[in-house]
Amino acid sequence: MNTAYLSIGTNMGDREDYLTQAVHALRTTAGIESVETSSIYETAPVGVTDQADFLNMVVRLSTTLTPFELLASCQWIESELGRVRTIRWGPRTADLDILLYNNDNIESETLSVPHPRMKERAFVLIPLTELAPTCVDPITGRQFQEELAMQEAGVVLWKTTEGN
Ligand code: PH2
Ligand code: MG
Ligand code: MG
Repeated sequence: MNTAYLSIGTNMGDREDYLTQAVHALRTTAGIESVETSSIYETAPVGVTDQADFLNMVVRLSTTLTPFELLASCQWIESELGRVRTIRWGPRTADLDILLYNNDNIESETLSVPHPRMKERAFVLIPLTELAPTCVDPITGRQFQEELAMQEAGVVLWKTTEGN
């Protein structure tokens, strides 16, 4: 069994209903054995700021799906929920992004895991650390909680020197 974390975001229509539908769709997907949910947070838009506020949450899955099968399931759920891709980072009914898959590091055309921008995004880190307080970034070995604290303090790790 594998553990994956997803970020779910929505800023169109009945946002809470889209989250409910997305979680339900995950729970009824073959190969997804359990879905645990964070609280729901209302968040200011990041990137394209001239759009409605989002509702965001993070879910933890136990799954037998591979990362690429999970990606296909997320994209299928997005299209079922009426997502039409127009502007990058623009308004959406439901966006399901894979944040983490075990401790895997995947770099491909269609999928990057850990999600490359997750550490810069409080709308991801706050629900993630609520659900998984000791969860560790597989690349840096640091807890996401530390990343969040640094981000809130306006501190960015610039270079590691390993004590030398
Ligand atoms: N998703 C984006 C870009 N900006 N801002 C918030 N607050 N929440 C999101 O889910 C979000 C965003 C790209 O997917
Ligand atoms: Mg996204
Ligand atoms: Mg996405």
